[in-house]
Amino acid sequence: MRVLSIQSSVSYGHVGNSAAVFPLQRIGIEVMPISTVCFSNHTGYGSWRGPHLSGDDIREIVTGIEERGGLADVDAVLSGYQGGDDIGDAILDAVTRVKQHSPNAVYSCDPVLGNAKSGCHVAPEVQSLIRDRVVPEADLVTPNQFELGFVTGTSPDTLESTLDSISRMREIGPRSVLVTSVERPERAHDNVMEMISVTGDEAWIVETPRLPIKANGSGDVTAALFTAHLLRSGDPKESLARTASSVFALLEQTLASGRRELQLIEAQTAYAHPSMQFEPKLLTSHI
Ligand code: PXL
Repeated sequence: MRVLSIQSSVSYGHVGNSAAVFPLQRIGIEVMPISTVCFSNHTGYGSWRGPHLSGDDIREIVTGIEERGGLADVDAVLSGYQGGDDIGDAILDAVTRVKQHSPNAVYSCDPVLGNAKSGCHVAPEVQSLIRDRVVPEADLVTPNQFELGFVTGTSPDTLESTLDSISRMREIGPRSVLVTSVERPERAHDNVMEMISVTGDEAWIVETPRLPIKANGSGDVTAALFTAHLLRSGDPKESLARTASSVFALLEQTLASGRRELQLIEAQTAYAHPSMQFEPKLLTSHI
């Protein structure tokens, strides 16, 4: 499998491509990373250094890959956080060019906008770009519950309303949706984390214990692994189980280390050989 991944690069720590690339490689996937920014570290520290690439820089790199024949046999284009609104257009151009060479390629978009706690943290022009132009072109999207609500103009806060919002999302374009950080007040306890995937006519939910840790980049690993597993196996239940197991182990090891950054390398066995301790449940009645 071959993936073109257009995301941030950081030297210190792990977000964007610096989070997504190694787990993909560790499960045997050929990755062609393109950086949207080359930063010293992630923005969670409040200060960082390094350049942004322009949309034209990204087009140039895509052209160079094309000249080597590298856009043939691409299985997926993966995109994440977009720092500026010219990046979205360059990503859409890359998707168009990849699909010319690889008609079966899938565009997997993580519509990074923000989260329920702190709201939207991207510029207003990036918000509308992602909602109105990028998501409609995606085949698979991996929003958190907040982003699902923002893109669809809904307020998913129960299982029922989250599934309705996912249906709305699929009307906009993507045929497959993975929703992370699902919160629902109807649950008696909040010591669990849930993810829901809907693809074809199957909706699956998986529950993992909630760990007392928020690590930048864990969403990037989740999106990358789910995309790869779904394309590789075509099996949404197995893909959800593998992703949940790998990311849980990564967070568990990160927590145990006492460090702020994802222990991305130390957790490598969890990508290749996840312990598969979480069993997704089928939500038959809803789709
Ligand atoms: O994980 C998303 C992400 C991507 N790119 C940069 C970031 C972050 C999250 O902190 O700082 C530069």
